[in-house]
Amino acid sequence: MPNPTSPSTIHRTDYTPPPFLIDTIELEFELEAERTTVTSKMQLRRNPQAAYCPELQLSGEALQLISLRLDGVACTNRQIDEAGLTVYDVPDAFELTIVNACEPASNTSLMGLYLSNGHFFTQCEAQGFRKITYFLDRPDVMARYTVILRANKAAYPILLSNGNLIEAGDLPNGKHYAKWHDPFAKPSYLFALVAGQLVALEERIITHSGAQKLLQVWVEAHDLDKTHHAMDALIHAIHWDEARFGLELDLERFMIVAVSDFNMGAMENKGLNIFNTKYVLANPQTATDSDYANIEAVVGHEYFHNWTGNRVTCRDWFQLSLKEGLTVFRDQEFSADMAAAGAVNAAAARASQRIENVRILQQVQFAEDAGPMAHPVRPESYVEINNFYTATVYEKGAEVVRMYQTLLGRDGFRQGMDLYFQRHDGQAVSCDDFRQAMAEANQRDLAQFEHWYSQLGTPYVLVRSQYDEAARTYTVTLAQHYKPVLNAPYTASAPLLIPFAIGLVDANGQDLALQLAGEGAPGTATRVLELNQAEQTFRFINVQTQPVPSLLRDFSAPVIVEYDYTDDELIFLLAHDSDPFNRWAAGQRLVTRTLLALARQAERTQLTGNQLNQSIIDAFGRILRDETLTPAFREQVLTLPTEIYLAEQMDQADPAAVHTARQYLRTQLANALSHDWSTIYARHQTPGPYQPTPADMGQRALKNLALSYLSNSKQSAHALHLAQTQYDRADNMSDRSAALAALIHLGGQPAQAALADFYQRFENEPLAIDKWFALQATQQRAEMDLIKLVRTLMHHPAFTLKNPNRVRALIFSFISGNPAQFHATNGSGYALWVEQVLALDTLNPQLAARLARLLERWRKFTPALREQMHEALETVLASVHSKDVREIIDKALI
Ligand code: 0A1
Ligand code: ZN
Repeated sequence: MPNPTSPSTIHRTDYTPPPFLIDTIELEFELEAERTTVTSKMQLRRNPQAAYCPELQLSGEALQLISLRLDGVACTNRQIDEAGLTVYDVPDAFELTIVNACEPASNTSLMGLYLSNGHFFTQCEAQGFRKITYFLDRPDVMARYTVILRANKAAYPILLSNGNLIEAGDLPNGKHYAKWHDPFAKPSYLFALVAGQLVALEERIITHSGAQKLLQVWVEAHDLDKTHHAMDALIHAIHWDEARFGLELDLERFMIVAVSDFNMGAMENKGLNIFNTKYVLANPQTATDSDYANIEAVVGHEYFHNWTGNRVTCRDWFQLSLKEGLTVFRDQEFSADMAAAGAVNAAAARASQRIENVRILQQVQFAEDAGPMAHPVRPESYVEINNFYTATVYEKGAEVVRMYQTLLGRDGFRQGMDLYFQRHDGQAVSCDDFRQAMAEANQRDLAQFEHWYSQLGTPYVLVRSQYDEAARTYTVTLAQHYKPVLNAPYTASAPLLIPFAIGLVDANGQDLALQLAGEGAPGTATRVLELNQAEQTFRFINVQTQPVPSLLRDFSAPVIVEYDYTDDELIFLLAHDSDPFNRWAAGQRLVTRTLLALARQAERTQLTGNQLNQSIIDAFGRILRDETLTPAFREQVLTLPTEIYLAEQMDQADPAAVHTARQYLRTQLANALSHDWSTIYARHQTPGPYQPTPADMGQRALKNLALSYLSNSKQSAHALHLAQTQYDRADNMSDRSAALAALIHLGGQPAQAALADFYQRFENEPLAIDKWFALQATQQRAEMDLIKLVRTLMHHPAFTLKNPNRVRALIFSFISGNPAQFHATNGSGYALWVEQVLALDTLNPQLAARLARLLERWRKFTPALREQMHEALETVLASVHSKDVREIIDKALI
């Protein structure tokens, strides 16, 4: 029986300061693949802020202790267990010298020190440093690091660590060494080393204060031609952080290194960011427009951590969102500013960025918040911290930060940031410290805002409105509430402070200048109402005719708005709302409503003929043809919500019905607008060489959406011709992969030929081969048995469970991209899931836990599926090893 308060659960409120502090550490590595020796010399002292503790407990995992000396003398008064090393009766201040070994070559967890393509890499966040040496492996212990790396020179010519290179040279027996010093105290999770045969793209830049900095992007030699975009992104990020937040790069050199085997996107180690190749490498042939955009965002994200995360870090792991929410917010703002700078219509470019961010939040975080892993932005407890690098901590955390800016204004937010750094530079602090800085810099009481950190679940805001024609008033009542999470019923602790942006649109589609009762004159078109009670009424005056409300403009808070819009009102907002985000949101509401009705119908009967309201098709057609709108925006409006999102909106998720409904609507939109799709396809070609500019990216996105609709239309011969021509002539991966997707969808010999060509063309480009796997796994052809195909592909020589990108490309893509086939009634999808979770469980627990999470919403499904999913979860529980996976399954089964 799962026990939510078992001793292995760590609770936020149990935090105590570390009993000892470590001022400096000198680390020496004898790098050998099979067995690396680590010598650690540390200066320790008792922490005056902590309760007295006679012994010193250091964390250590999968290590062999070779020797231990205290103040130079061999120390035997110690004990080792699976959690680490305890040294008894230590003095108040002392030097500890530890020699230990670890085994990089057999480390498949990709945490601690490991090998990838024969090079050494480290990953220490959150608790990987303890797999390298014994240490106080917690973020509130900040030390100054000096690191000496020794290795065979031929095999590992490049030796990198954090900070500045202070010495390097040759050693006997074909070895060499490098000595690095990081002048900034840091927690162990920010330590990194890299050793291998790598080459770098280099740039020198001058920062704001006139200092020269060396920037490097390190990769394997054959990838050097794919580093320019990452370097550009880095330079832009450095300048942006100076301009927007007055934050300058503090090291003489800043390095990015690409690694093929990595559990996450990238890691912000001080001065030595380590990146999944997927978020560094790009050239037009191998990377899509979204890859280019993601690289810019992730390079920005890791760079911005240098201040928000590294200079000011987290007191404990419950405060993770302090750095992650804030840094995601910063990278979103960076991407928006970059898109706006390169666009003809800056506001539209910004809105398209915002839509993408919110789409992910609504799809992933809202579902998380309604399931067994629901947790506040600042979690209360965890078993395995790696399971809490979640959409809630990251994406909802970013929305929480954004709300400060919405409430305080851009200048007020900047003042809050300035005060935060003034107070806390060099410290390990909490989310409360951030809120205090925001409040005090703006002389505002933000006590109520604390609930955003402690409340789990997505708040609903129920909106009622009333127009009084005689009095010319329009009253809006906002009421906040929660819906119980399936297997963890909960209620609100107290009302949240919700910034609720609203506009009122008149019958001509014009915004009203808003005037609240009591105000002397009309004001702006958009008003941020501050909802701070359970229910509140706002009365607008001088409203001449009944308006349509535009609610939660620009998604001003991470909530779900409940309002009984009629279809006609949504069509009206889709056509007229001056807030582009809400225009998109109106379209999504309309289409989601339509799809859910179709899905309910599909559960009972076949969907044939035209079942659609013509006015909806017309509304989308008008958007499609509206040349005043950017192509990027039109593409977003005409992209249907995913099947996973739709299933989540049903009382009982029925993936098969959702699939039928979505395919049906796709076909209807494809056929009804086929003339428009053809015109769009022809018109939105991007002449000239490939450029990842917002304008060109938008054109390609819309054109490729048109191709996708055409391949779902009656004109399949026409689509086949277009797809084949596009595939053959493509000078970039966006066009080539979109054409391949269309060909796969159309099936038959052309699909097989294109797949074979693609494989051959990109055999030596792992990231392109990932796309080859993913495109097959996410194809939407009802007559294909995809589970069989996935199993066949798992036997392909290019498939391996050891590479997380490959596993995500095939297995994760299939499960999330093809829910109808995954949830096959014969249980074959679940059997595949059980096998792969268990196979990964011993190899790579973090990745296994992520895969395990794909079944956590089992209670949401129709009874027949639910039963089988339950059984699958029990099967995994019976043989699971890692605490990562166990925590997920335990919580799912509560
Ligand atoms: N701090 C990183 C995310 C990250 C977390 C854990 C990792 O371990 C495998 C790796 C990276 C970020 O936010 O980018
Ligand atoms: Zn981060």
